[in-house]
Amino acid sequence: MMEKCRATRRLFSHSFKSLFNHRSVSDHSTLRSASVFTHHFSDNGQRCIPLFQLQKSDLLARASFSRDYKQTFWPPLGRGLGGMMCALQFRSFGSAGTKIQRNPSFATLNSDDVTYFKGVLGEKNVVQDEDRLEFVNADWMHKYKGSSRLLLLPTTTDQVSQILKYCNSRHLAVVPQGGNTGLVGGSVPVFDEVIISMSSMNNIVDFDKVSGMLVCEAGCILENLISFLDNQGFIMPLDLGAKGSCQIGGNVSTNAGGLRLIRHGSLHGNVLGLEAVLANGNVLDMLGTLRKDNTGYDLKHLFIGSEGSLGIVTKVSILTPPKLSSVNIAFIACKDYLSCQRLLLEAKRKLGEILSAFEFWDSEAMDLVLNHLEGVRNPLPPSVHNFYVLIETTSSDESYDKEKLEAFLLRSMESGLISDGVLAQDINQASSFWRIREGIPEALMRAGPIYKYDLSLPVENMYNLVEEMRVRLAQKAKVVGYGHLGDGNLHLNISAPQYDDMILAQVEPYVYEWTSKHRGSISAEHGLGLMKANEIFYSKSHETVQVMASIKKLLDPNGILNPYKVLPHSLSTH
Ligand code: FAD
Ligand code: 2HG
Ligand code: ZN
Repeated sequence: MMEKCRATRRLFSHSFKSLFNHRSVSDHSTLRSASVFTHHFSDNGQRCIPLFQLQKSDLLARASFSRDYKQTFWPPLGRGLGGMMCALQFRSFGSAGTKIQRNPSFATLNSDDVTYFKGVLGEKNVVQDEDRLEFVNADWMHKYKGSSRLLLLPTTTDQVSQILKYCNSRHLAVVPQGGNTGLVGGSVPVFDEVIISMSSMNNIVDFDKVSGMLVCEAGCILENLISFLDNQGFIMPLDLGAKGSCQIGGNVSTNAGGLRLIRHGSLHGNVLGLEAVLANGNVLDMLGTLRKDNTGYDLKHLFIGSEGSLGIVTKVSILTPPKLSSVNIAFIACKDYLSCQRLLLEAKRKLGEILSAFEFWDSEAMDLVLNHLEGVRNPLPPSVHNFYVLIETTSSDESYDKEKLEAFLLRSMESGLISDGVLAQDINQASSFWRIREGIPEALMRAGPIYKYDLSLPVENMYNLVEEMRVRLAQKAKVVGYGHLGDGNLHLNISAPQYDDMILAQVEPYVYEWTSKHRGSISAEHGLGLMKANEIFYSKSHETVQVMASIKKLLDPNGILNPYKVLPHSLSTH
């Protein structure tokens, strides 16, 4: 054990291992020319030791690590968004077709309402302070902004029930809010809806170390759950760049996908039960922890991904996998999209059960990250690479995992699928690789106004859309493509100098039509929110949407829960 620790420390000081040099181990002619690549540097500027200079024993002792580092990123929502807006009859937003009329059947908040809420929640959990309201009225992108005059902070399910029962009887519209990291305008009011924040319901209710079953309140921040589980030797089956702020209730309500879906599957599989409060205040206790339960309709699925439009999720039970000891991460450059695609296919075939992430981004995304995020640097030597891929493997057997990954990387370099790459040698390097990938949304935000499209598409033609958009927009905006390649999920982002109707007209409905034509989905993982409520028909038939509207009507007859979101306005206004 001591031997192993020493070897591990020694290796850590060697920084990144160049895959290019790695290839040279088996090829001496390449070895000589590869030595020019010894200028790969570590984060702290240390020179890398090329792989061929290491001893075999070093290689075998190369450290694996768990990704239990802390995510440091979380930009708080900026202040200075302008003064509060009074309730308007019409609102329009930076997406086509979202000029909306306030539903006249909704009541307007009065002082009796506030008195009632104070009676239920106590004075301090009923917030009317303008600064605090400004913060919760605006979304993470500063693109959607409501004009709510009231923020409620319930601490128990019973309080949520009393609030909703009252709002329903008064026809007061509400918007449930988690960490407010949503990217489709779903988490903020459109007009003057009362904001119900779940932040104060943040207790872990139970954790079963044998089954890995976690039961917790909806307001638990994802990163806190990750840390809690790490101490217990488990992991969350879900991870995403917004983990420092998003809440498990928000994750469940958006059916968030994230960085590990390729390994653990969607929340429809991992969430085994939940508790939700309906618009009339009834509490649905579906907080089961059984893996198998075929008694009637599995109603919890209605609340997974319905974005707060059918009820407020108050508790969640979620199956968590054990933490495995060996995690390895490769940061790879590819010359073209076809190589990324082929690499994915090979990774699925050759890495199979140990593959835990396969992410890709293009050089435009990389440039944005390097230009807008402090302290981030490209671990590869400056060279023209069109695409980058991050591959992570996780297993319980260090040598097996490493052997498999290294063999795969070597073969992929030999066949030309990989142009260059490095393997993380310690947790800091792993963290810095992930920082590049996870930092893309933040870098885009810093670059200025942004149009976001979150699409499921067949992998083979996914990137054609990015290229077509570049042609359509000429030099008017920067078109960026990245995402969860392993899940067929493209994040198409258009970064513009300003929000501009001319640009928007070039983008919408073209992107939706293109996606529909290729039998994709216009929302892979972010939801429809306000942005795409009217676009649902691009991905769902009229008959299907009609059934959705009937379910909405059944569970929320007055339409008070997150109005103007998810369903088309023609079907959801009462
Ligand atoms: P919010 O943004 O507060 O709300 C989202 C929706 O859920 C709203 O409609 C809201 O009304 C509803 N809601 C929230 N809580 C509840 C509740 N308890 N009951 C009922 N309804 C509720 N998404 C991904 O899928 N994958 C990613 O990889 C990913 N990465 C991201 C990275 C960054 C940097 C950012 C800013 C966002 C990212 N997102 C990603 C989007 C977002 O983080 C997710 O959608 C997340 O699940 C939202 O959680 P939240 O707690 O912030 O919810
Ligand atoms: C991600 O995968 C998120 O980083 C955000 O889903 C996607 O910014 C986006 O478009
Ligand atoms: Zn994503």
